Amino acid sequence: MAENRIERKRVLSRKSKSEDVKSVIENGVSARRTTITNSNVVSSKAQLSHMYGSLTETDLTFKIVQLGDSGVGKTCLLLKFRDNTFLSGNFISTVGIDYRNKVIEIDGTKVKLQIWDTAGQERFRSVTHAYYRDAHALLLLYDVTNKISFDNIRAWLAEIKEYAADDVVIMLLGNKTDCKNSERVVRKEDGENLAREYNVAFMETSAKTGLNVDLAFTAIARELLSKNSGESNKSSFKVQDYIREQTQKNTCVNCTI
Ligand SMILES: Nc1nc2c(ncn2[C@@H]2O[C@H](COP(=O)(O)OP(=O)(O)OP(=O)(O)O)[C@@H](O)[C@H]2O)c(=O)[nH]1
Ligand SMILES: [Mg+2]
Repeated sequence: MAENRIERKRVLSRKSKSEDVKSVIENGVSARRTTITNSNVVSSKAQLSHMYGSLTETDLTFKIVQLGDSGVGKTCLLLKFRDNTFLSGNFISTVGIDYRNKVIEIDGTKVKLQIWDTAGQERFRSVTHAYYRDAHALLLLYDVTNKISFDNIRAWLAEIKEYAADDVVIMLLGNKTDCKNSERVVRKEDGENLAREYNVAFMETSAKTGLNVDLAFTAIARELLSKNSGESNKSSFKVQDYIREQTQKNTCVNCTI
């Protein structure tokens, strides 16, 4: 209890963090795992960790929003990145929006990634649109075993154009690459071509095996860091080149992709 009180003081003294909590409350967001009310804003250490990740000081915070059709694996991707866990079997569709934080270190800079996991279902679209606007980056997912989810990417990109900032960083992800070749209906080249057409970064991932999951978030964070320091004007960081280099480094003889 005493410890909880100390943590509570520490957190409430952090203006930006209490603002995060306030914004969740004000927006009346329906979170899948934690319902935050005024009375239990910070009630336990576990809750703190859910909301903020580790309580280390961070140099920068970037807001990333995950988008894509229902069932493509947005929640699983986030949980794999945040907790290294995979939810197989029961598919619990996200209701509204939820978020997790993770602090990562890039070249000595601590970066807090605040990752918003949106519901893919159409009926929540009006809730989730509100979150595009102040996103620094968007992760747009489709499922390589579901052609409709891929075909819908153009509609998602149109929504992004309408609701997100002009300079938002976008990354297209083809998820579920662990599935059998016979189940795959979207070729890697199709994803690459679409990404090229819209001038966005691209990679294939598996929230199940963890393939490229850390890389997707790290690449986004590096791109945002580079943008933040004004480097992107000098074109010193090219996210797609970074992804290519890292993917080649990680390729092993046992990998099928
Ligand atoms: N084989 C495989 N299955 C996955 C992968 N990612 C997610 N799944 C499965 O796909 C289903 C949907 O995953 P979710 O992460 O809940 O999907 P979502 O995009 O969050 O869906 P909504 O919340 O409705 O928008 C679940 O049954 C997962 O187990 C993956 O990389 N590989
Ligand atoms: Mg979900």
